[in-house]
Amino acid sequence: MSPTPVPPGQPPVVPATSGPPRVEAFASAIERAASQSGRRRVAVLTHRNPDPDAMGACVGMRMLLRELGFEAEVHTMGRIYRAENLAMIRELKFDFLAYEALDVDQVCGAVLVDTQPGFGHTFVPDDLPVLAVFDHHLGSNAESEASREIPFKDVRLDVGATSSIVFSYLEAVGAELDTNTATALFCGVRYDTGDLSVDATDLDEEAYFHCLRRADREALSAIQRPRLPQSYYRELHRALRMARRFGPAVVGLLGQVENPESVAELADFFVRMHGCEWALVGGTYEGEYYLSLRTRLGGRDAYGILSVLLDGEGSFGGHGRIAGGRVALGEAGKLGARRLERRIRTRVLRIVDPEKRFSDDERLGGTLT
Ligand SMILES: [Mn+2]
Repeated sequence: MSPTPVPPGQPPVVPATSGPPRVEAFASAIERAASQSGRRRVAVLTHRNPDPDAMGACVGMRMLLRELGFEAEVHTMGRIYRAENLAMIRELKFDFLAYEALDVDQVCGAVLVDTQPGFGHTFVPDDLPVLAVFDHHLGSNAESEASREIPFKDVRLDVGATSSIVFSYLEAVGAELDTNTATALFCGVRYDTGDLSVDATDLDEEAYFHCLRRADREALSAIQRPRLPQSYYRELHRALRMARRFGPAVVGLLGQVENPESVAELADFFVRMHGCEWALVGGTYEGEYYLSLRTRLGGRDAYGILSVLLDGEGSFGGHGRIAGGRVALGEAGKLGARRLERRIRTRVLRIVDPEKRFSDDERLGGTLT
């Protein structure tokens, strides 16, 4: 099957930096804020509902800041639902603090990992200066926060995992990774690169093997195959029933979902289907519509496809073969979600059937089973 033509999206230009880690520039950005505020404590933040790469990068960043002579605390936001991610927290005994416990008067600023200010799933208090950003995503509304001045940025769109970027800084300062930090970073690289199978650079490979050698293998196996709640099977059953095949795409617009992370999990699952070139799964959770997109195209087009599917609605971001987005439903509620799903389905057809060659039946999508 020929690759799906992807209509040209207009992703914002975000400068990608490459080359060696810039430890000195990073350290002096923090040092400046510390001496100005008289506080040497730094908050490490990431996006809402953190995934393994976000958590790995947080743990690595906390260690890096301590190596550089600062105090650091990790604050996370949103619940975690995915069984693997919960197992990671349990096995590695993460002691992340809640956002509510973040006292901006106790820290000199924040370091953001695996996200950027202005991304829809990321919240930074207005009165908290962002001192540094480490990320590998392209975002739809990073521009809106361009006014926020960030002294240090290392955004590398080509790198598979933020954990790998953070790892390179730890290596540069000669840090001896403890088992827990190594395991956390490993999980981050593993998750975002599918065990180095997608979007992996030499740096990801180096981080992966270096951390694996120091990782807790028992914990890793417990994280990879955790017990699953019954709700998982219920959601899976519903998704299998509702998903439709549109030519090279599998699309599951599920209405209400039991947890917002299941859309990503199901997109991962559907994209493995023979002949499927991209999979989109969406669902409503607590007044917002969540979307997850996975591609198998040779290129790095997940962001481009999702930008066409959202057509200016909500916010989204992505890298390589992974993209995710959210649309606030506001007052519109259930009806709004249904209308949004209809609009998305129309845009799916615009991509997979631009010449309108599909029959009416085909335009409704074929069932999977
Ligand atoms: Mn990531």
